[in-house]
Amino acid sequence: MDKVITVIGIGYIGLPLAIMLAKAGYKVVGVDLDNESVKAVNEGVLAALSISEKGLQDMMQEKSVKGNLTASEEVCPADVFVVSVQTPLHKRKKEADLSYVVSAINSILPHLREGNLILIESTMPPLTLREIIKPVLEENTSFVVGENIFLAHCPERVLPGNVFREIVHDNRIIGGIDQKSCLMAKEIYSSFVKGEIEIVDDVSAELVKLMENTYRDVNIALANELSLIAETLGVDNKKVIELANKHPRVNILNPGIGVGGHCLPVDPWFITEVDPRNSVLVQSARRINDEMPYKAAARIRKTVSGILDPKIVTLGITYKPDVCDLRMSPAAKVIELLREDGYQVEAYDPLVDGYKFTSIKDIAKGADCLAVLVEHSPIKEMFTNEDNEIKMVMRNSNIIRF
Ligand code: SAJ
Repeated sequence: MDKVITVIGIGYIGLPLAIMLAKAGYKVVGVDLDNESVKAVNEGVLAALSISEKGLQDMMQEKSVKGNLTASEEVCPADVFVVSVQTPLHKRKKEADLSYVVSAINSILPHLREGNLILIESTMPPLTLREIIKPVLEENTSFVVGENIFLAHCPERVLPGNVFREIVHDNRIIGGIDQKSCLMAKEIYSSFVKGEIEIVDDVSAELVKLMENTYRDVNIALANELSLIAETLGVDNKKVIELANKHPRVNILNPGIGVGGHCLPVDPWFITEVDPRNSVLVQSARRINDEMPYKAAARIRKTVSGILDPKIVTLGITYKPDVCDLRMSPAAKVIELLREDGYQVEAYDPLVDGYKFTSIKDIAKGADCLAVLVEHSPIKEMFTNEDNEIKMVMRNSNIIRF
């Protein structure tokens, strides 16, 4: 473990990775333009960061991590460079914005030495590694990928809320343009990954990652569509799903108020970007899921129609249950839509600072509609304990648990 590894981008993905590499014994430098992140890592106190993954703070305190992990705003020479920066969606064009990845690669160029390995963890459209990243490396230096510098795509796959288990136990895909790059990458990941490490070509690796999230997005869209059909027909969607899922080859996911987070609403578009003709289902699923917050808001509006100056109370504001992550949250969209319409909406979330509460019956007093947008475990528990009292304190006892 005598190698120095620089991890560019110490956010949701880069920081846990940097920690695992440091724990395995590598000397790791986390690089970020955000001064707060750099300071937080160097001081070992993550409270100031918006990342709140369980186990993160404890991991930072481990002796090997404290001894091996530092952070900096500047890139410096290393044996291995890992790029784990964001690839957001260009909202209008529905294409990947690769500017952060390209800028990370450019920041490495002055420090590149013969034998260096560059690993890209960021999610990106198929062909990016060979058609964008490789040319940037080769056209701006005298190096040739596969001969004297090495390059592979190792897409991250960890589930927010369960990062430190999955980063170790999930299988990993390594996609490279040449075999040596893949083997070098495999050696690095073998230091902490207990799952299998599979080697494929770069384009397959890019597509595998995107298809995993697309598979989930399409299946959630199917569940959402089913919930709308059930509503039209006046039957209980949960019961229909429960019964259908008793079939040995059926597993319908949970319908909800939409699909949020930084992955599922974004990654399917990276497939349609490269092959729009053949990704009709993928695009439809995206549109169905994006429409769900509007349907949820409409259902709440319908519930309070006819009530003069109704008071709406919502529970849950994060992008999914049991995380405190607000990125691309459908719940936040529902609240925004209702407020835009002039409704009086009080929003609460037991996991988010500024939205906290201790008892549903306290916040539901005088409400005309209580809409549970994201049912975190503590909310579920409160419902079990306070069930009858909640309805008693409401002005109109309309409770919607999406
Ligand atoms: N959702 C539903 N119904 C469901 C399941 C999820 O409406 O039955 C919604 C959630 O509420 C949330 C959204 O979908 O708004 C996404 O949640 P998620 O738990 O499915 O996924 P993420 O975005 O937290 O993480 C995903 C994971 N991908 C897959 O499970 C295939 C994770 O493994 C990836 O590493 C991550 O994307 C990523 O970074 O790409």
